[in-house]
Amino acid sequence: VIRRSPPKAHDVIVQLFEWPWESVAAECTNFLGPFGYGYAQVSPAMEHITGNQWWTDYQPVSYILTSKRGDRAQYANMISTCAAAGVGIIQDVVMNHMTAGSGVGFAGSSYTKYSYPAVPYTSSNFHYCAGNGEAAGVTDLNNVTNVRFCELDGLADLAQEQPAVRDALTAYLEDLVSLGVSGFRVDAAAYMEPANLSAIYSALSGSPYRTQEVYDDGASNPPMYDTIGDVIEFGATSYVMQAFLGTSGTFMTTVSNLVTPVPMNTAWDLIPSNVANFIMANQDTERSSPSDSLNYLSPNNAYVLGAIFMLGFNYGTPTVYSGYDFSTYDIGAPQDSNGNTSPVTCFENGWRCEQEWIAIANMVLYHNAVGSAALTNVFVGTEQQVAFGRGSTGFLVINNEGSTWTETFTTSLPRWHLHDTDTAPNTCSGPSYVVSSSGKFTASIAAYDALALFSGFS
Ligand code: LAG
Ligand code: CA
Repeated sequence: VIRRSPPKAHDVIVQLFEWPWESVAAECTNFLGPFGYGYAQVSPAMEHITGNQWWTDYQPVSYILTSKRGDRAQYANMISTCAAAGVGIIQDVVMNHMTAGSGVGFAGSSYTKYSYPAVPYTSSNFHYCAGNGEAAGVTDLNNVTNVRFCELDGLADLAQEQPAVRDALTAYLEDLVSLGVSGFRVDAAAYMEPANLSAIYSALSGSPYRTQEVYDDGASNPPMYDTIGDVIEFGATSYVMQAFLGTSGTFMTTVSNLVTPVPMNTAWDLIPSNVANFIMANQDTERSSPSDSLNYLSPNNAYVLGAIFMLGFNYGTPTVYSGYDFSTYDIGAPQDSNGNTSPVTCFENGWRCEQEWIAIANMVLYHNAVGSAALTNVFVGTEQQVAFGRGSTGFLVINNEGSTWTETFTTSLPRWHLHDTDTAPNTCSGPSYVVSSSGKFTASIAAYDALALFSGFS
């Protein structure tokens, strides 16, 4: 039995990229729980190579739970603190590979490429895809054997078909399960065989949730993985970027497909909603050049509008991305002289804390309130304006146009007098709107802004 997306009432994930454990714990208590976030997805917890780049996290040295973000005790405390706030932890796990070089890991374990005594792995536990005992890099995304048996970025490629390797990986994940994690984000899943991943998942207690990183292009692709867990649907990420940047006129050739309304997976040729993890951005897509997603530098409020769309729409399990400002690709989060990530203070030292932005946080409440209700009353203004309801609970207007949109909208909402929500859940202080007994209301939505009316927070 695969545990699919968490119960719809609180299924929103926030990826707290690079956040240390004590800061995650505090955020669960102070913000994520009260605003209805269901899960915090956190950066890798196992011992990794040293260095101040963020991507040291993706080079495991052992499965000892000591990383830049904290030690085992801090990790366990984070899980229980978040659980008490109603927030589960989704742990990013790296099972495809180990390191590209040699040295001493963050927890003090010595290693050389292909030898990791602290696990232990030896040279016989890796793939050497060039033959004659020689390794080679992944070079051909259209060749499934090349993708899965060669080295991604020069990283020693684990042989998951070996029982000893599967056992070590299972023990790594089961340890996290025993500490109480709710699920996993499976890094580089496309570079591993689904049958081997399935064997590992099946050996875990309690069938934890998993969302797998699999790109849309190439021979190792989402439909090969969506029967063994959820899949991150980068196609949706890309469409949202194109829509809100208004590139190639795609806003209406994507979003206006809703008018029918056609389910998004059909209109956009994506995997089915019930197995999709809809991310608006992650650490890779926001850094790629050209960008593979919206990011904090996107013009015209596009990042916020993209998040609003994702949370207001009815496709997949949404992940809000929370990162930090970066001036170079490599630069890691602020850290102390020992390499430990410094505690997060939102909106300082470059921490962006998108999950706390009022528009995004209130849309999490909206998402939870409308649940799985179907789209209703889809209405299109210009090529850059769309409005749609979700049953009789919510109605969302998005104006991605450079001028005000004034319109009388028809909804399925009951007669209401609603106030804009402000800085905390359940507060009403902004402009107010009256929905008539025939479900109509009139509003003016500023340029690059949105309006969501809803009731029934939970
Ligand atoms: C993933 N997708 O399949 C992650 O989402 C992605 O962030 C990971 O790469 C990748 N798997 C491997 O886990 C990240 C960085 C890379 C980094 C790599 C290993 O995006 O930039 O590579 O982690 O740390 C870095 C250097 C490379 C170098 C490599 C080996 O950027 O130039 O070849 O390390 O030294
Ligand atoms: Ca592999």
